[in-house]
Amino acid sequence: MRVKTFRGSSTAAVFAEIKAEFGDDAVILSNKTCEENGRRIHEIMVGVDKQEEPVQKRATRDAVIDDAMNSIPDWNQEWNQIKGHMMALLKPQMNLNLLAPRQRLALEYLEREGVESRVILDLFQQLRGNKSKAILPELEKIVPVRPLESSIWKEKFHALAGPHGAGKTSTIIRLALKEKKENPTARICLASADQGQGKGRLVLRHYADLSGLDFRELGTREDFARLIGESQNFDKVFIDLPGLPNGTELDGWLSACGMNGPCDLAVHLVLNPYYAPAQYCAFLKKYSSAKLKSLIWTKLDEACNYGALVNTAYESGLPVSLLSYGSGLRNSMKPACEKDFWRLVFKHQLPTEEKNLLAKAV
Ligand SMILES: Nc1nc2c(ncn2[C@@H]2O[C@H](COP(=O)(O)OP(=O)(O)OP(=O)(O)O)[C@@H](O)[C@H]2O)c(=O)[nH]1
Ligand SMILES: [Mg+2]
Repeated sequence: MRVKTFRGSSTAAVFAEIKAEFGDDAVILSNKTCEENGRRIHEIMVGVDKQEEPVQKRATRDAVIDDAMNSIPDWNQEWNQIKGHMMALLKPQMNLNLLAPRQRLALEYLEREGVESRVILDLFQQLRGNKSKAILPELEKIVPVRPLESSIWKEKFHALAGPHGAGKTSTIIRLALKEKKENPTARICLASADQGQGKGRLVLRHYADLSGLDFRELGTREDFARLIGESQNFDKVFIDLPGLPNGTELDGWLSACGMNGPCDLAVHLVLNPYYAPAQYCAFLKKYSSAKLKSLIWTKLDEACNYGALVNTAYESGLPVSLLSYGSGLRNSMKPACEKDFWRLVFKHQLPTEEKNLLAKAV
């Protein structure tokens, strides 16, 4: 039982206060009047059984889950703040002298490249105490690579999602041309779900016509269902998704189109390396989906550092599948591989450069 004493200048005033706080649940334990500095004071002591939660707050399982879901944004923000403070506390303890000079240089380099503190700290923990440990295998654990090649990715449907202007349509055309070149008999379909005002749809249709590929427009849920229905006619279907407007998330969008079910779909998120850090977080949230399978980095030729590639892989756990580094459709894209990826990060060498250097040398 909880006990509380209320005091006031009249018994009525004290009772009103008790009622306001405990309603009819309070039990009077004592009631007395005393003098204090010449004034009469009424003092009432009440006891209340441990208060029950109001009925509407009583926890059905659904209510608890709803509550938790509703408070996620606050909780998330709070957690981000806590993370920030923890980093500030931990960082001074990151004694780089515990590392071999090579390891230290690598971490300092990555930090200058824009790799975030929590990734650096994680790497530090892996390296400390073993001066002969190489950093690259640790980095490779953080950034998985899965080249976007037909022999590795068996899905029939590949959809490219991402912010406006990220390079989705260009990458689809490059992918389709590459597939056609490597396997001239492949039955390839290009599908545009981008019904916006942009000319992406027309460009895609144009390249499909030029290269003898099938083309489909996807404006409604029925269009998607029809495409799935005729999928046995194609070996590969590349779908160009629109940049999603504010307030729309990929998962909901795919469900509305009937593409979130068991269909054989891999979505790849197309990103550029020079967005602000907060934007990467927002994009990962917006495009989070069980169908999201990899990250494609475009416009690598326009960036001055590549820390974002490491941070985003760390944050999402998704493999990098494709690297694109030029606005043209030829010689501007390569399925990602570890060697190219880390040369890009550590030497700022685009995947083409090796070939060009070789050509120059010959
Ligand atoms: N420098 C450079 N430019 C690129 C690269 N990839 C695409 N671009 C250019 O980026 C611009 C936008 O490319 P799109 O493929 O239209 O991008 P999108 O994501 O389809 O754009 P929306 O459909 O408008 O959302 C075009 O001018 C492309 O030529 C790249 O790797 N490097
Ligand atoms: Mg487009």
